[in-house]
Amino acid sequence: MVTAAHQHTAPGPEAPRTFPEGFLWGSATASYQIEGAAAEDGRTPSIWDTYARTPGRVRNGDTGDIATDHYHRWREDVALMADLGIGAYRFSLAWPRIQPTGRGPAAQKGLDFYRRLVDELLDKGIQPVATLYHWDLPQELEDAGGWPERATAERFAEYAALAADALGDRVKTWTTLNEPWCSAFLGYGSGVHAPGRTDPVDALRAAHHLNLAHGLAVRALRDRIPADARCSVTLNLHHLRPLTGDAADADAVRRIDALANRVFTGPMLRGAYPEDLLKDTAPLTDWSFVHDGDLREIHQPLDFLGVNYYTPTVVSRADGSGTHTSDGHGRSAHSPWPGADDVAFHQPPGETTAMGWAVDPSGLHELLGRLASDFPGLPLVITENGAAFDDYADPSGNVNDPARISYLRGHLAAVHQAIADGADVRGYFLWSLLDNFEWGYGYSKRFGAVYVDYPTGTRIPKASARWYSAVARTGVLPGA
Ligand code: IFM
Repeated sequence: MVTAAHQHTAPGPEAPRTFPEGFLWGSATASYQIEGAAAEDGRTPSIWDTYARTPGRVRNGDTGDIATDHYHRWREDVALMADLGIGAYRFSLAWPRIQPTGRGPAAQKGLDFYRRLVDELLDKGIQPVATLYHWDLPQELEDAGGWPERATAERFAEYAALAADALGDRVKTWTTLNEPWCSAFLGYGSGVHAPGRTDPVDALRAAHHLNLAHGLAVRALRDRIPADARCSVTLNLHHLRPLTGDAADADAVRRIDALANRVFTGPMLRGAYPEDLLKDTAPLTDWSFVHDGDLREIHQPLDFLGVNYYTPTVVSRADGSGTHTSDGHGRSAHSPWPGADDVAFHQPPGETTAMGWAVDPSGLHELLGRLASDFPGLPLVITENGAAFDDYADPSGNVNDPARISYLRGHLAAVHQAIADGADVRGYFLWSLLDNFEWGYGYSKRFGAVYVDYPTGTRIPKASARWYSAVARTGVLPGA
């Protein structure tokens, strides 16, 4: 049966494609996934340290204690990027390194680490792009209630101010939050991410307080950084497709779109929560945790929207006829979708990555087109895109990863096509620079362009790193 979910064709990657002058070519990482040095220089545990130490939460009992040891190897990692000709580096600041209790003054040693890193990047001509929050909430703030509590948003604004005071003279591009959907709905709904709580109302409260944290942080940043510096947020917008052309499946798309996407884009970019979201979740909550003035605070002007895309999501109205219920975010008895238990998630057809995620560049092309038409005038940056495969070093020490090259080629062609169609896409950040700690999957999934031999910490650029390097240096995606 040909269904609506199956009718999409990827833009052809055959001819060489030249990207616009000034297009930013980057790579991305996140603090807990690469830094290690979990107890060094005053850093305290984050929710991910606690979660990873809880038996059964992370595959193989892996933790971020050592990770890729970037905290000690940062100079080597910047040199790697410089060798590859990468123009921008998106990294995140570890809140518990900068403000170990989540309150009060900054820890000098934590700030010094990021100052050294940023200075080295600037010295090598690589633009630093700093994310304030990529999921490592100080454990003390979780103990005080975490993201379902309003006070956490207020603490976040204070932390943003400390970071801006210390780094605002050298970091010109800031991102408040990375993928708040994961923080709220995987962290407090399904529990497959830290802190592992499973209450649908807490998940919605967390989403609102993350929105508020974003707005308050943008204001704190703008008060401190130069007028030409840029503020943004990164969302993992779900590109949704109905399983069939039935009205019930279109309604499943609408409902998941509200819970995955518009719960953030509504307040952040339009200044209101979508009416249908409030209605769909009314049996769970009256949303009285949204206070007067919150939406005005959240709705701050942004210089660009960061978009993370990996795969599309196919949904239908569940009818109990044996459809898949996995949505690619780990299995849990608890749903990350409050009030949407009658929506089923389906594996899209075709090739998959080692995560089991379908390879489908047409989803990125369509998503960018939708964003361009929904939010005209708002520049877009792909802040993450990439794939995990089962990479290994061969006996001569090389890592050949043709599947990743093909994935990147297809997705870059999709970005190019979206630009040709009128989307204002300014840059692309490959996830990830290095193999790293893939959250609940531990070190079992390798997303890096650079292979990491964990026992020794040795870095080996994969074939895809060399391929991406040529694209980044020339701004041309070669023909297939
Ligand atoms: O590794 C993660 C990253 O931390 C956030 N976006 C998705 C990536 C792959 O799962």
